[in-house]
Amino acid sequence: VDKVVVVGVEEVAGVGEPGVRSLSTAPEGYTGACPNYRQPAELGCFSLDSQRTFHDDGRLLRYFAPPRGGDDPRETPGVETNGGAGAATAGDCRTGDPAIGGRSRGWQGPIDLDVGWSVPGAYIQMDAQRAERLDHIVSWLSRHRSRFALPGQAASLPLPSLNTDFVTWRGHLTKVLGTPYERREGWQLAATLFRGTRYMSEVETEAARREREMRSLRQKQMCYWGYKFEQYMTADRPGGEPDVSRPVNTNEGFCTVVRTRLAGHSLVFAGEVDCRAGERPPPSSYVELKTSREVVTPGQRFTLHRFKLMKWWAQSFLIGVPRIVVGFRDDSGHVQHLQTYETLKIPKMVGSEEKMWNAAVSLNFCEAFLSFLKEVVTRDDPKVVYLFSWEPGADVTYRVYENSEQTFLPDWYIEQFRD
Ligand code: 0WD
Ligand code: CA
Repeated sequence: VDKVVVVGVEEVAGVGEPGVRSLSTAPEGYTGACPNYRQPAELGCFSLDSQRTFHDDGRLLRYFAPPRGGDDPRETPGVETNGGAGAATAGDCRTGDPAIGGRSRGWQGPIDLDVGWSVPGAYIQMDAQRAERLDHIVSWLSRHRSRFALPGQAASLPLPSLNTDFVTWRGHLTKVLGTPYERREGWQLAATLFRGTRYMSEVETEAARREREMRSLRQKQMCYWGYKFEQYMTADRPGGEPDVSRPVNTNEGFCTVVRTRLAGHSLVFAGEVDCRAGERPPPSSYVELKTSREVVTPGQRFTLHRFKLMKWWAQSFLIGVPRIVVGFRDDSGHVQHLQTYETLKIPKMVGSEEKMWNAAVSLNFCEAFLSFLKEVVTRDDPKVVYLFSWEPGADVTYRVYENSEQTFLPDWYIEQFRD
């Protein structure tokens, strides 16, 4: 039975008056200088196989294997600098960075993402009912706890603490960064303090669940196109060829685990990475793949820059992925044109346009949200869960649950920290 202890009016320890109850998300409150964000460093990686089984290694990592135009392999990166996506012709297909390589296969005309869509068994989808919470991340953490020793602290197990303020999925932080600019979708984030670390795990909102269950066939088809694009653009070894005859299986994934810092907050999070290109140390060699509708009208261009590029920037920036390769497709799922965006250049690229977004606002808001969490989430007990909720137009609020079904750290994980 859910026992709601307090509804957003908890006393903040040591303050002696009602604590901070809510956090504003209006962008005006978060302008100013960009907070310091440390370059993310990869701590390790893990893989989820076709059955969604965890492996403590990089076996599901894929390698960038784009088609090439067949002309000059030393062409300059196809970074969008002048705005519009431009005329898309097959000959225009650019994969961007020559340093990240590619095969000499000629550009064979548009990539047909619809291949397999109507074939039984060609699309295997992850079970959305199964709530995995932070299970895969703590599986990785439990195997690598010695990495979290402070300088001078004996790395021999068991370490009493991870010496880290926050542990979460990258995707959750992407939502936090997008919050000052989000107008449609709210979120819920559960947080629990255990051994000095705040673990954050998303809880699907009612609206999101409804939307997922009502998703139209057309929307599902477009999701399929996105995964099919990943297959067309990657191989299972460096220099290999893509195999687009295989079924698309969304259970499969390669995740990197990184450590970084936003102002005064140390963070460890995991995120799914589409592929690797070249020899630079990760995450600098990782590439994010996206598909998007070809830009034809000014309205479509505005939507791409105002909403999609904001999310794409936040997602890749957080985890230190420097390049986003986008396949621009038509309404029948044919990619005519590829474009590489350099993650760090995106804010400047849109910054000169009207009614856009500001990366500093997103990072300042994230910093404020993490500080809010530190003020509120003070009971170090894995059975106590603070559920933070946000709906567009409102403030972030929270409720506290004790011994409820909101509890999300696995018992086996908690058990490992017993003295
Ligand atoms: O339990 C949940 N509701 C969640 C599970 C919420 C968030 C993430 N996850 C899981 C995903 O299944 C995946 O294994 O975490 C992993 C990805 O974590 P992330 O990198 O922190 O998530 P995010 O940045 O939102 O997504 C990265 C990629 C997506 O690529 P695009 O290009 O669409 O951003 O992870 C995949 C997807 O390829 N992904 C999913 N695939 C199938 N079903 C899902 C999903 N629900 N969410 C992310
Ligand atoms: Ca992707």
